[in-house]
This record gives sequence, C-alpha cells and structure tokens, in this order.
Amino acid sequence: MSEKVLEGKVGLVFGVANKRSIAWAIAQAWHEAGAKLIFNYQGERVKENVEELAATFGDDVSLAPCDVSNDEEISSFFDFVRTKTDRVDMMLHSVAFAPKESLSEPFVSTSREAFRVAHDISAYSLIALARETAPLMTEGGSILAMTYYGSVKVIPNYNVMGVAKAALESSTRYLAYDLGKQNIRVNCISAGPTNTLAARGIAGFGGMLSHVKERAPLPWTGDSSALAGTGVYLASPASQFVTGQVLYVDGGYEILGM
Ligand code: IMJ
Repeated sequence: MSEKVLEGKVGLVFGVANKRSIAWAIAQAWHEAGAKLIFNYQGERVKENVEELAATFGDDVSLAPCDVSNDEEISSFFDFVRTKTDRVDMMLHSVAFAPKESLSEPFVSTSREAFRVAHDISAYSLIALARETAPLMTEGGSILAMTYYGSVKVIPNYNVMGVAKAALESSTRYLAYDLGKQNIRVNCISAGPTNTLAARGIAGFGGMLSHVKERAPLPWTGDSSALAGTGVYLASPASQFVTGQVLYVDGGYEILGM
C-alpha cells in the first residue's frame, strides 16, 4: 500500500461545531490521510459535539477551548498544543461570525460594533493564529482558511461578512508573503454554499443553495465533504509551490457571467 500523504503530520483544526461543519469534513480527510489532529472548541455548548466527533478517531482525543476573539484563550490553547506536540504541519481556520442583524438588515446600516466583531472573529483571528502556529511549523507548513465569493461580488445579505472575507483573503496574501521564507504556505478555499450551522440561520439560504445547484457547471450538492479533497491537496506536498491563493471549490459557479 502506498504511504498516506499526511502520514506523521500534525494539524490544528479551528471551527468544528458539529458533524456538518466544513472544519469537520476537512479534519476527517486529514485524519484519513494519516494526520494527528488537535481541535479547538468555541464555548461549552459545542464542547461535547467536538469531543464525540474527535473520539471517532480513537482514544487519543486532543481538544481545548479557544475563543479566537480572546488573546488569553489563544495563548492558553497554544500552551496546550505545546504539551501535545513539538511540531505542527498544518492549520485550518474555519471560523466566522457577524452579529445576526448585520446579515439581514441593509448593509448601509452596519454598526461600528458589528463591523468590529465580524472583522475580529472572521479575519483578525487568522493573523493571530498564524503568529502562534508559525514558530511550531519548524519543517514548513500549510495554513488554510475558508472564504466565500461574497468577498468579491455582492451576495444579498452577506453584507459585512463579505467585507470581512475580503480582509481575510488579503490577509492570506500578506501572511503568505511573510511566512514564505519559513516555507509556510497560506491559502484560502472559497467554498460554494454549504449546508452548515453557519448557513442554517440565514434567511433565504435554501433559495441561494438551489440557485447555485441549478447554474453551476458541475452538480454542486452543498455538502461539506466536497471540500475534503482540496483540503488534503493544500496541506500536502502536491501543492508545495501554491501560496497566497484563493481556490474556488464551488462547482465552477464563480466562472459564470450570467
Ligand atoms: C451568509 C449570509 C448571507 C448569505 C449567505 C451566507 N450565503 C452563504 C452564507 C449565500 C453561503 C454562509 N457563509 C458563507 C458564511 O460565511 C456565514 C457566516 C455567518 C453566519 C452567521 C449565522 C448566525 C449568526 N452570525 C453569523 N455570522 C457569520 O448570528
């Protein structure tokens, strides 16, 4: 049998909330490719979910709390990581939040506080986590963040999240520039609309998903599992000279003009 592409690698996974999470789909694929993983959880509400999901990999379950908007929690999460491993090879950022009203009210009414929270949790956190992760990537590494097309085109109601994802994509390029000399790559996956907790609460999400299903060149399903293979590719040496990029994994929807 050929060796698994991530055999012996260690990954950090931020953003699993439940079994439908994009972070969980990519974590499973990284695990199947041979990686050992350490998970965060955001709040006690999802701790049990993450615990149960991580336990499906066997009894060596590594998870710790980390609210990415809290510097002290980030710091203690990485203290925990350093008790588990002396090297990290990849990190997945699959975390976003904007106050609910900012995703339904007109964009022009976005409050200073909603703008701050959206950018802090959805974009700044990538910089903070990259800064903590990079020193552990002693043999190079791969940092991966999740984004969405609403960063470059107007998608109804995406609003301040679109602005925050634009900041995240730009941050990806600046991080790729800084960290390249340590052989650390930084890329984004721009996923088509996916059936997750983060989409569930969105008014009109079902209609937006069927819109894409009806038009994308490939038959897009909206399942997180669609992203798994690209997650493995971007973490593996197959993508060794790919950095600073936004890869569209959306069934080809992004190429359409009409
Ligand atoms: C979100 C809003 C509007 C349109 C949307 C989305 N479309 C898609 C999403 C078409 C696919 C989901 N998405 C890509 C996100 O990044 C969602 C982020 C998000 C979701 C919520 C819901 C609950 C809440 N705050 C949120 N913050 C960010 O209170």
